[in-house]
Amino acid sequence: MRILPAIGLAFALYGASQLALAQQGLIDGQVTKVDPSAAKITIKHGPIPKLDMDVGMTMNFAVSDPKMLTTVKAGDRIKFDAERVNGQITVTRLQKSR
Ligand SMILES: [Cu+2]
Repeated sequence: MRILPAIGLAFALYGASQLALAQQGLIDGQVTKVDPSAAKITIKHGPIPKLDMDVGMTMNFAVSDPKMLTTVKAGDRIKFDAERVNGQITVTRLQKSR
């Protein structure tokens, strides 16, 4: 049975790469729309490998805290982080680029 150690190693490497990404910091993006009533934000962003987005796109995100949406407006360049929360891709950190 050599397959089990191989799977273990694959998971260990995956975990290490996730950690490296987390340390790498925030994702660059640009706000294209803010929708406070729906607690959603639309962001044009580059690749996000940890969320299986290998290419950039413009998409809708939920936000972990609606108050985030008061700090940015359409057109703003931002740095953000996003995670899968209850199956929904959610912005967990958001700040304006400077
Ligand atoms: Cu995306």
